[in-house]
Amino acid sequence: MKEEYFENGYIVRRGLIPEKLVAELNERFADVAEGVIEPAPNMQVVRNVEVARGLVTPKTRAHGISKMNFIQADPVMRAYSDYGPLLDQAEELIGSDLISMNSMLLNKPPRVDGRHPLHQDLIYFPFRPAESIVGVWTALDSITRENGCLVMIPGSHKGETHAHDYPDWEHKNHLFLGVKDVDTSGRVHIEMEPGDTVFFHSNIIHGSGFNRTEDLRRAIAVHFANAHCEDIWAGEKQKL
Ligand SMILES: O=C(O)CCC(=O)C(=O)O
Repeated sequence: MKEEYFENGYIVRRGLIPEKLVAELNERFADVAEGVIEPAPNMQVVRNVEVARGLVTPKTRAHGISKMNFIQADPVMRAYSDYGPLLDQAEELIGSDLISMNSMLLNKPPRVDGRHPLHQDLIYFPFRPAESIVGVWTALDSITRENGCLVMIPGSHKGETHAHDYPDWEHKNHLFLGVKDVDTSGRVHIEMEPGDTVFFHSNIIHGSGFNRTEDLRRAIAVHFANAHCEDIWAGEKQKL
C-alpha cells in the first residue's frame, strides 16, 4: 500500500466510506445548499463563478455551488475526517500525530465550467516536507469521465513544484490555479463509486474536467499533515 502510494503518488481504497455516511453527507450538503439549515460559523459556501456573475441561473441552489470550505465546523460533515479507517490509512502513509486542514465538499454542477485545472496542492500549504502531507478525496456520487472524475499524473509528485497561475479559460473559479506546459501524456482518469477514496501526495499533479451530465458531481476531501511539519512561511500571512 505505502510502496504503491510513494511510487505512483496516490492509492485508491474502494468502498472505504460506508454507504450510510455517504448518504448523511449528501443530505447535509443538500440542507446547507438549499438553506434548510444555516452553514456552521466559519464555513464558506462558494458559488460557481458563472452563477455568481449572473451568467447562468442554476436549477436549484445546490446547482450553483462549487465548494463548501471548512466543513469540519459542521457536526455532521465532520464525521468524514473523524472516520477511523480513513485516519488509520492516512497514518499509515504519513505517520501518526495528524493535523487536519481545510476540509471541503467539492461540487461540480452541470452546465457551468467547473473544471479544475491540473495543479499541485503543495502550493497552497505553508509547511513541509511534502511527503508528510496527504490529500484524501472521496466520491459522494458515481464519478466518471462524463461528470468530471479526478485525473492524476502518476509519478509527478517526484518532480518539481511548478509555478501556478489562473488558466487561460473564459470563466475562472476563485483560486482554481493550474500548471502550464507539463507533459500530460501519462495522465490517468480515476473513476469512482460513492465511498471510494483516493489518498494522494501533496505534490502530485491532478485536476478534473467538465461535468457533462445533468446531475451534481459531489466529493468530499480533507488534507492531513504530520504535526512535525515545519512552517516554511515562518508566520507570514498566506500570500494567495
Ligand atoms: O474535486 C475536484 O474535481 C478536484 C479537486 C482538487 O483537485 C482539489 O481540491 O485539489
